[in-house]
Amino acid sequence: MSLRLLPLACLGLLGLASLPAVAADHAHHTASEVREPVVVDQVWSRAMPPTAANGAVYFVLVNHTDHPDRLVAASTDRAEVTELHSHVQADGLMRMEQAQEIEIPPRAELVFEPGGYHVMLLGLTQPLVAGERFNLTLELAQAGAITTEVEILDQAPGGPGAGEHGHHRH
Ligand SMILES: [Cu+2]
Repeated sequence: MSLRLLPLACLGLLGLASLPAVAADHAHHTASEVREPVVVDQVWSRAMPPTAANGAVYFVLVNHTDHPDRLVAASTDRAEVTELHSHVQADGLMRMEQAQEIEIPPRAELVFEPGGYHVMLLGLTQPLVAGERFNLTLELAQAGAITTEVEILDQAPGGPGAGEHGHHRH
C-alpha cells in the first residue's frame, strides 16, 4: 500500500505510530564496493591558517578481514614528520600522545577524528588550504601500504550534504 495514495484525512486516522519508519539511507555505506582487505575512507584534513606549523589528517579505516590489522606508520610530502597520534585524558585535560601503532579489530571500522586518533603532520611543507588535495600513505602491518588522497576542508565532513548548510567553526 502506497501512502501517497491515501487522502490526508486517512493519514490522521492511522496515527503516526502506524506509519512505516522512513528508511534511513543505508545505501550510503562508508566502505568502498571494492573489497580490499582494509579500506581508507572519508579522508580529510582541516584547513589551517598560513602561519600554522602543524596539521592533522582524519579518516575511517575499515578492516574487512577476519583478523586484526595494525596501522604502523603514515607518510606524506606535505609535512617534515608524520606521526600517529591519539588523545588521552590527563589531569582533566585532553592531550595528544604519539602512538607506535593503532590496532583495527577484525570486521570493524576505526574512526580517526578531531579529539581522537589522527595522523599528525608536523612541520607543514605547504599551508593546508581548503579545496586542495594531497597524497597520504598509510602503512598497515597486514594489508601493506595504502596511498589515499586527502581533501582539505574547512570543517569536519558530517555526512552527505553536510557541507551545504553553511556551518562554520570559528
Ligand atoms: Cu596530534
